[in-house]
Amino acid sequence: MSSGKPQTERAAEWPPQPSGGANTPPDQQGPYRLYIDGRFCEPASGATLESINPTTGRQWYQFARGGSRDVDRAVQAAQKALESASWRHLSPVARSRVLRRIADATAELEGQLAVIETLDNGKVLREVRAQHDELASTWEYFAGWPDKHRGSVTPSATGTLSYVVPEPHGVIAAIVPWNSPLAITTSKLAPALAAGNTVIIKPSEQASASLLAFVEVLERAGVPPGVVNIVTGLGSEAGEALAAHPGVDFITFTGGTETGRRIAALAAARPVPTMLELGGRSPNIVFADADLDQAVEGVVTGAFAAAGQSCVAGSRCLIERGVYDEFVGRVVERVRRLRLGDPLQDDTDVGPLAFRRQMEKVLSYIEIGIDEGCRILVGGRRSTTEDLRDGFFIEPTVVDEVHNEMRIAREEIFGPVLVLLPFGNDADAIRLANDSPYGLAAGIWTRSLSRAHVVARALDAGTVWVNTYREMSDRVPFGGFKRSGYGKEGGEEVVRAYSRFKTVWVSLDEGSSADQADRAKEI
Ligand code: TXE
Repeated sequence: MSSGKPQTERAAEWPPQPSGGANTPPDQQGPYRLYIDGRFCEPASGATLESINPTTGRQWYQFARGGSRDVDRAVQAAQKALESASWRHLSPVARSRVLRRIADATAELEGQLAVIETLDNGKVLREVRAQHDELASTWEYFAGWPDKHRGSVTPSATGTLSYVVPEPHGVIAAIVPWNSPLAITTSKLAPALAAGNTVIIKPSEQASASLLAFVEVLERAGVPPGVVNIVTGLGSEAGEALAAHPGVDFITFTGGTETGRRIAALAAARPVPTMLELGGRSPNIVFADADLDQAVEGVVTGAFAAAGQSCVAGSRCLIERGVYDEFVGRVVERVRRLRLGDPLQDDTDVGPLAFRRQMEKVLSYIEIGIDEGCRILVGGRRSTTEDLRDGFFIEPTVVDEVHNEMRIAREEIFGPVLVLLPFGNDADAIRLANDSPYGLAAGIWTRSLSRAHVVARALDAGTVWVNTYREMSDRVPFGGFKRSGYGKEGGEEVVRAYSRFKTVWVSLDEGSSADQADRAKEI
């Protein structure tokens, strides 16, 4: 296991080069403020929170602690923008142009945004760059939707015409987590704007910086004031106030299952619709006929990318008994070669956990596994390497002698911990894979085409990968089953989800009002 000295001096690159516009934060070292109605402003409380760089364990910026009064202001701004000539009444083609300009500005700034995100949540810069390479094309894809987002006409009773038109929901609250702030927000923001909504983003208190820096993109693209607003702060303050606000018409959330439940309950009290993308405990199933070299790479990347802090992490590996010992040996050897270190460095494979509480949660699950009788094959500890000991680094960990009913196999750990379980045959693999409260994703490794299709159909998961893992695109629907949430992000489905559909009935009968009254009686 090697490490690199953390490059704290790179923090000076944050925030990205200001363009000199009136809305650029004046003091690059000072606290970042809220972004409401097209300008940066102070929170009503005047209070700030601090963000810790997880590589060094030290504070690297401050940001505004928004609360209910700020949420109120943001909702008012979003409502005003919704009705304004510059948004609601913009032609679909003109709305596409705004989204295309966002795509262009994103492409200009994505390199700087990636560094900011790595400093903020510790995700390896190579991984963030790969994710951010897709952001501009996501905006381009959704920019193609406004003038293709159609309603329908259904044959109905003679003498009447009924048609259905899509409309925006109105003000959408996007409550987002810390593991991939910009990518997850883009998956929500681009289709929500394509459908004509206005949006209030509530970033995670653990990683707000890249979203605040994204304001520069919105400004360069000329997004009208109030169309996108950002209220930073705590989940229990700004998050609750936003989820409970009567002026919010739809809530889209990515985060933990417990928080998802709370947000759905707040939404149900009004009620307004929600879309929930929650956690997972995804199985990666290796059959004896798989290309084992390919499967080792897929399983290790599936579990340890983003230091395991990924909703789709393939953190439960099910291995057919005939190849169990050989495969486990190869996985352990590969994991020993992973380089834990500074996420800004090119040769780092695994970075730190995003914040101290998350690191402590992961360490506590390793303890739980040991108490349950599991065996740690590699890792299992916080890093004691000199350069890393102030950061939140945990050694990539592989655990066997696990039973599927143990907590270490059932609960979401969200860290660099891979558990291994043997299985006997296909039916056994399907039973074990589906024996989970979650249903977000699954992987299958086999050379048999028919087995791949049969098992893929039998798995209780919103996404199934065959001989690959983690392929993602905003052009394709994504979303979980069971405790992993509901609603699909990506593709046409998400543009429809961010719309409400109105049915209009028109009488084509110019006959007497008596005829119309007779028809009404038929109902
Ligand atoms: O997430 P939270 P946390 C899982 C993962 C992790 C666990 C907890 O297992 O260990 O969740 O992480 C806002 N009303 N995932 O505590 O609380 C909060 O401010 C309104 C899976 O960081 O879900 C942040 O903006 N909002 C996951 C957002 O919700 C509230 C990604 C997410 O925070 C709120 C992250 C409230 N009462 C964690 N409480 C995934 N699916 O990828 C919090 N928030």
